[in-house]
Amino acid sequence: MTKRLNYRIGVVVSRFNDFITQRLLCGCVDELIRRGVSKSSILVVQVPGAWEIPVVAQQLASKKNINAVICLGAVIRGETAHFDIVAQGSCSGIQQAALTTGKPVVLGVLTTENTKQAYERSSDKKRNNKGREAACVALEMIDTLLSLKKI
Ligand code: INI
Repeated sequence: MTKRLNYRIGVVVSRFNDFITQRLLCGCVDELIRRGVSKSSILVVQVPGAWEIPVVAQQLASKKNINAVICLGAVIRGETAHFDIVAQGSCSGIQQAALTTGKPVVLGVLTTENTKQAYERSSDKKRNNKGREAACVALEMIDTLLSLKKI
């Protein structure tokens, strides 16, 4: 039987390219539940695009009762001239949120050359879904940071 995990997880997901980000969200939530997080402890917040993820991730991660934040988005080069700006801003903002709050803020934002790659990395199979992978990383990092407190 799966051990119940008493963690509260924030998930920030962008609506831009939602045909991909919804697949990431499904994989992420399914994996958290499979690993023992209760559905009612998963707080999902939607934002317009990957650019808007960091500010919400930072706010969520600063809350006392949130153990980790997972960021899900899809920046696809073929569709934007400012791919590099959006991708870089989103990813570095997410890292900054982790460093300033000291909480796991996990990067589940796809940055791909085209839609095909994004589709492959958000597979509905158990493997190859970046949202699912981000869920595993969040749980591992909660434990890692907790164990550091005991040193
Ligand atoms: N946002 C994305 O999440 N993915 C993209 O591929 C993308 N493109 O193509 O531009 C994108 N742009 C919107 C951006 O994230 C902001 O929402 C917008 O600039 C308003 O701040």
